[in-house]
Amino acid sequence: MRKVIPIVLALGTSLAFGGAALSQTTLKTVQDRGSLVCGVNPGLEGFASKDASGQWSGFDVDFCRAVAAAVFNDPSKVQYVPLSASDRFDALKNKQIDLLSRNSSWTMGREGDNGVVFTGATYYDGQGFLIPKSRNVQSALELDGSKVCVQPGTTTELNYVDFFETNHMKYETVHEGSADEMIKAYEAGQCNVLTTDASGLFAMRQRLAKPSDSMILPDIISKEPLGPVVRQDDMQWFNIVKWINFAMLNAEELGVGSKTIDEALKSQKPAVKRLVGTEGDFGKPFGLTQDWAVRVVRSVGNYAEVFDRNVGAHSKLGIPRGLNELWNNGGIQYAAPIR
Ligand SMILES: N[C@@H](CCC(=O)N[C@@H](CS)C(=O)NCC(=O)O)C(=O)O
Repeated sequence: MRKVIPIVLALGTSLAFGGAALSQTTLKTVQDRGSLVCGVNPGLEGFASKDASGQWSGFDVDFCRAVAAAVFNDPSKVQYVPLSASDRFDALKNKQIDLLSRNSSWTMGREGDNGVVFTGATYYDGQGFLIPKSRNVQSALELDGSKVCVQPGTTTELNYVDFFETNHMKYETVHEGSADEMIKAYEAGQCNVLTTDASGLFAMRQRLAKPSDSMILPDIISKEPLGPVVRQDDMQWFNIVKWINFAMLNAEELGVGSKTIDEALKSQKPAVKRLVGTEGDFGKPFGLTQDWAVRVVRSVGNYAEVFDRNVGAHSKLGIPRGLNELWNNGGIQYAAPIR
């Protein structure tokens, strides 16, 4: 018996070390590589799009930049991987990307099936319908007998079928593989309803040859909490991504933005001091520097700045903040406190 115990202990120890060596953290992988690999939409105005010079921009792109800012103090250290709706979760699961930031709706099934986990909701959305004004329809309940353009691999298709069946309306699905193809099919009259997240409808309506010939119905038929997604196997990385979103929201709540960050560093307000790291070292347990949130806000901005320039008042889309207002301003954006 005496001899067996050390053998068992030795075996246990080697397995423990073996396991640790095999599973390098995502943070370490990103740091060693020198860049973040971020999965984004191939092209959705306001969320992720690439200009003629190859520069990516958008609400989801800014989230990738915020993570790179926290890790590297340089928001440009991102490699963007454009992903279709159907490929996005496999790309994350297969480690082709470190983070998915692509107008993805948080659902229970996605966390159950894919080994992935949403870090929160960066944008509360809901599904709507775009129709030609010539249909003379005022409500989604009048859409009986529609031909509906929709993208496979999305929550959109499941929601719209539920909605039509619940309301005893007939429908025909026209599958299109990308936003571009959906627009083409709609303009060619292959479908007379285009459905997706309301934010996506704003973006797609703009790209029609005659936007004023189409209208977005007032009905919202689902909840679409859009947010960043990571793999389930790395709690440290999950926390980093989650707290970067919370830091941007807390910065807005505290009145700290990219233009006021230097003043914030001199602030005596306890909550501001904790955000900017002049009191406490809240990033340390997650492998981040004391100034992690300063890096994010200085180079990317707080939540309001990111929302406004990409999808809100100062963007082409002009989407009202609505549900995405902070909790103390009539919305439901509510970040856990840094303390
Ligand atoms: N939020 C929904 C829909 C996401 C989605 O992929 N929407 C489409 C329609 S706007 C899109 O972004 N397509 C862009 C493309 O693939 O080109 C989901 O997570 O399933």
